[in-house]
Amino acid sequence: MITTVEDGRAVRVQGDPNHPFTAGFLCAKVNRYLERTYHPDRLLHPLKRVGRKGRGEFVRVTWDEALHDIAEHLRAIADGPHGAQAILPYSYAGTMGMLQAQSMDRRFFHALGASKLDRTICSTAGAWGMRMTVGANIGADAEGMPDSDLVVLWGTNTLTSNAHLWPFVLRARENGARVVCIDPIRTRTADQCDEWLPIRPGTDAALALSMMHVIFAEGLQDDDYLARFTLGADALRARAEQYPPDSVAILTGIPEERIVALARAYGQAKAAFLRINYGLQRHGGGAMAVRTIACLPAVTGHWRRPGGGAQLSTSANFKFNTAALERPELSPDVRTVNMIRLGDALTLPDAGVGGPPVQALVVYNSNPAAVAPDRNRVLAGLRRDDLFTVVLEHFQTDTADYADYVLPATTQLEHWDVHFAYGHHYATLNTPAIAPLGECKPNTQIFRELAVHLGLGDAGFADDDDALLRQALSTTDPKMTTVTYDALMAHGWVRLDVPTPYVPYAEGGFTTPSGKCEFYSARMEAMGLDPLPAFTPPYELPELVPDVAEKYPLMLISSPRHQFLNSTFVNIASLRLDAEPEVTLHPTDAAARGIEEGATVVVFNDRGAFTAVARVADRVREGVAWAPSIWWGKLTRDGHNANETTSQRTTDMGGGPVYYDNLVEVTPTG
Ligand SMILES: Nc1nc2c(c(=O)[nH]1)N[C@H]1C(S)=C(S)[C@@H](COP(=O)(O)OP(=O)(O)OC[C@H]3O[C@@H](n4cnc5c(=O)[nH]c(N)nc54)[C@H](O)[C@@H]3O)O[C@H]1N2
Ligand SMILES: Nc1nc2c(c(=O)[nH]1)N[C@H]1C(S)=C(S)[C@@H](COP(=O)(O)OP(=O)(O)OC[C@H]3O[C@@H](n4cnc5c(=O)[nH]c(N)nc54)[C@H](O)[C@@H]3O)O[C@H]1N2
Ligand SMILES: [Mo]
Repeated sequence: MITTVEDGRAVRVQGDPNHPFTAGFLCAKVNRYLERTYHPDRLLHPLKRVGRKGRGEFVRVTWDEALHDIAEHLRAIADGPHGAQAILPYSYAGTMGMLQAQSMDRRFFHALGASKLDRTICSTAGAWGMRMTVGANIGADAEGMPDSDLVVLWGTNTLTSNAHLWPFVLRARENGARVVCIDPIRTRTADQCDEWLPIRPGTDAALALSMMHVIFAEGLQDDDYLARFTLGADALRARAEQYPPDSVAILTGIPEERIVALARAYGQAKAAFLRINYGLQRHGGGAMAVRTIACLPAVTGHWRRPGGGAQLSTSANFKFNTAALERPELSPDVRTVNMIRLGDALTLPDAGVGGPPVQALVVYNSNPAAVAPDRNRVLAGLRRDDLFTVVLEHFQTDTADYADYVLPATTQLEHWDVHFAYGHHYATLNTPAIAPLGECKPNTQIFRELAVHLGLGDAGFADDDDALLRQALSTTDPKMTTVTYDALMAHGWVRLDVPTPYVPYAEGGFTTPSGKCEFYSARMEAMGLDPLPAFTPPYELPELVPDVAEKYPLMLISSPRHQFLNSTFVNIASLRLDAEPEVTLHPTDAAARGIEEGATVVVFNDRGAFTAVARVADRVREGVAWAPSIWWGKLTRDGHNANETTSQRTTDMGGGPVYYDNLVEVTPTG
């Protein structure tokens, strides 16, 4: 992103036209980054709560007062009967920069001896799935996509969540590729594809196995690739036999002939590109689903060619020196809390995982009061009078309303950082374009100063952001040789030391224990899981939980609204557009409930409820409801959002969330 500055004020943001992947355009949200940065509601001074928790009543205090008082509270807890483990950090995707998201903050909590946080809220299930099959969350290069002859957008709303991939999809299509979308919802992405396969949520692994069934039955597999680069091909073939298209059609809701046609198209393609994404792994069997789909390109040998293969992410290619940044050795032996289970962690005496109750919560780069599952439990926890909460933020979010102290943080325009990517192969430097607004400080600086106030000694707290940047880059990893301080300073971004396009598994080279693509996984067997690809059902598949499904028959998907970035940008008028939370129902489901377009409805289950405006359209398959998210509770009519209904259950591997594995009922409000 290029920022134009006049007299110290940023006046324009635009994409870098020279960037090979983002190619000069910004997404719908970041286009509004100036409106966000200079928003009248921007937090510019430290605040101390005066009203009841959740009311959002605060007074301005000085940095000195805030930091001094926070340090005293944290010190008292650390020196108290439960020790520093009673302090829990909570952070995720507000910024994903190496400096502002995982450097000084981690040092601070490690040196303090706070509980650790397992940062699972987004992608761990899928990452584990990839790791089990190919060895790492490394896949095909989107820059090879123009060479594909079949593009499958699988569980991803590309035009909304990965807009920069779209030009590559179009180039593939111009070269003759067919573009298929597999999604329970006919998203704006599905609208643009040649075919939409409206799958029942959580059943993708069965579809992938059925494709393999057809591929093996019709001899479309690549026997040479299978023999040289895979482990367990015969066992996989036998497993796939158990997934014939006729029975898989019933499970997935995709007609038998369409499964067979997709399998044939895939088997006959030379370089099919499977863009698997995070939507499909937000289910009980999410890791197994990704693992299973990731087997397909090895069955057909598509990994051999540019444009062939599967991509969940490219993130594991980026090997910044996280140990130098985070200093894990500073931490004593402490418990780890899964961030998905924040509701339990704040409301159960042993934080739900053993050990002391959580007495202090320090939130940065996250808005858990809106984004974490089982929101009622989260809010019950945040409401506790004996919980000391500090929130580092740009805005007075749902979470900030429950804080004892709110500390104003800088935005991307105001601080240094360096970023990995998860859809391409370029590292990016973030240089400050403008001075911090008001009294805002970068996260790094806030934790630096807190460390001094707490007397945490000399554990790298004197390092400035330039030193942190150099430490991030101090790695000997072969893919990082191009990512140097000088190159970043000169160009702003730089490609990893990999060819263009990068074809990671053309000659095997899998990083699994066997060095093969592991259809058979001894590691999964050791974990007590099925060592072979399989369909692992979602927790709330109606036919498996008939008692629940009788009360709550609809599978709710609360994936991102086009104009929001998780819960970021929700307070930006030009992006919220006076809209309200919506829920889309299939006409048949709507009619059965007497719900008409535009009606006010309540979406609910035993965990909670939220009010929404009904949209009636065949954009969702029957039995599925769609509530684009993630709304700030406080910006809705009734104060609630979709996470009132989601559960704290975790995925089969990786401890990930199951946001879209969620049965609800919808009724008119009367
Ligand atoms: N505009 C915008 N862009 C974003 C974000 C945002 O909030 N807004 N968030 C960013 C982040 S943090 C992430 S992780 C990514 C997420 O972006 P994606 O990886 O694309 O994931 P989701 O948007 O969660 O879901 C994508 C699609 O999966 C579908 N889906 C749900 N369940 C299933 C299933 O069982 N099977 C299949 N086949 N499909 C299913 C949903 O209907 C949805 O259309 O986007 C990033 N980009
Ligand atoms: N129902 C439902 N729930 C979901 C999802 C879903 O699709 N449906 N998506 C899930 C996914 S994929 C993810 S990744 C999570 C995301 O959840 P979060 O990680 O909480 O991300 P955001 O909601 O974007 O909130 C980030 C906050 O960080 C702040 N922030 C940004 N930059 C900085 C900074 O430099 N310093 C500080 N101190 N603060 C900053 C922003 O102002 C914002 O309020 O939500 C998950 N929750
Ligand atoms: Mo995410």
